[in-house]
Amino acid sequence: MTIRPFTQPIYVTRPVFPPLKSFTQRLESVWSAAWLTNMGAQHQLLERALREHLRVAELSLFCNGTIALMVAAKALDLEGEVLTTPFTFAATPHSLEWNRLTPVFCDLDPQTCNLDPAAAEARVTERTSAILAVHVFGQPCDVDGLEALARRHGLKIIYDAAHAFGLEVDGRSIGQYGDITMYSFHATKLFHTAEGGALACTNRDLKQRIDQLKNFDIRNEETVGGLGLNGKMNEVQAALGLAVLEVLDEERTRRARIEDIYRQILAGVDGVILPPLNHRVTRKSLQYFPIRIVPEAYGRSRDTLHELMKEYNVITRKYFFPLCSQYPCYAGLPSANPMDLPVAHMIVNQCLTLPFYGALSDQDATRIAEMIGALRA
Ligand code: T4K
Repeated sequence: MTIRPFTQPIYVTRPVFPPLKSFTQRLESVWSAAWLTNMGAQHQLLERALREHLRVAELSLFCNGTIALMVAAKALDLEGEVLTTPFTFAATPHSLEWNRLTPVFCDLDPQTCNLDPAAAEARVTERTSAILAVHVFGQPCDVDGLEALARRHGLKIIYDAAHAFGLEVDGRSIGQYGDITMYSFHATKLFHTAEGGALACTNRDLKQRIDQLKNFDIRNEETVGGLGLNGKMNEVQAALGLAVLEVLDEERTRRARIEDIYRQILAGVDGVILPPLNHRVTRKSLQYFPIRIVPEAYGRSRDTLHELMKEYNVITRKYFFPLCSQYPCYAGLPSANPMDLPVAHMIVNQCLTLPFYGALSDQDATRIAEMIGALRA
């Protein structure tokens, strides 16, 4: 088969752009209210809309997901060590370090690529105060296993659901698990506010604490309680979010179609592992489409395929290479020893994230999947 290069680069994602008018109409309200930030009308509207959309009891908006994660750890008064995954974006362990907490990297479940509760339990010490788990690529963590682990050792759980907007397990929103769940609304996410994020929790007092912390820990006109920061989402971001929310169903339908195309074609390619289908997932996140390349069966390494596809103008991504435990700032930690993270080291060399966004046509998705088949050696 001859492989035809794309004339324009095909990126791993393209942001959702709602009709400009639905954004500018909301901006007119912002202008006439002369109110730009500090929990204005658009902020209130989006907070309520997302609370309903995500079916969570409490939600607090943020300027981005990283600051939200930092506030989550602070709001739970965590201390000492936090069990976490090395296979994630830099923001996950960085949010701990910014709180002077020590990330303790634990190995992964080879199916889901998420934190393995048994591997995490082996790393519990008297200094452990919490688990920070990531639903990587929108695959849910073993929420039951992690909850049991937390209960046995008196630990808090924060879920990083940056990739898991809209994900449901057993008919329950992913934001209802654990003590706090963080969402990212970065431009590259299914739902976005250009930059943005949120924390979901089940408890009114915790929501109030989070709201204080994201506003410098100001309690009233004359009192600053402690060490807060500025994590507020502004009115322009919130207005964009409201406009994006209106076209979300359309985007989800398109992505589900692209997922079908990829699954159908790639299922027949030896050496390509598709994202697992979990029967407990009652609503998918549709955020990423990561495949794994097994070189012995595919005939080429993931890195070679990544480079070859670039030659045809398909810009896939090696999320999340290298592991966070390999960053110079974490490599010296005892938990970063590669001998103790064998599954993570295997997965990080196999994963390749394919272009996945609503504006990708069926024909282009088909061409990309067939290209992966044709490049098999
Ligand atoms: N936890 C996890 C597990 C995360 O993955 C993330 C963020 C966070 C926490 C922190 O949340 P935030 O603080 O970001 O809210 C991107 C995103 O910047 C980042 O939000 C995301 N995870 C991470 C996985 O991906 P890059 O460096 O890969 O982005 P970039 O600029 O290379 O964009 C990817 C592709 O998207 C480009 O090749 C082209 C396209 N693109 C991008 C932008 C920004 C566009 O077409 N238009 C655009 O405006 O990090």
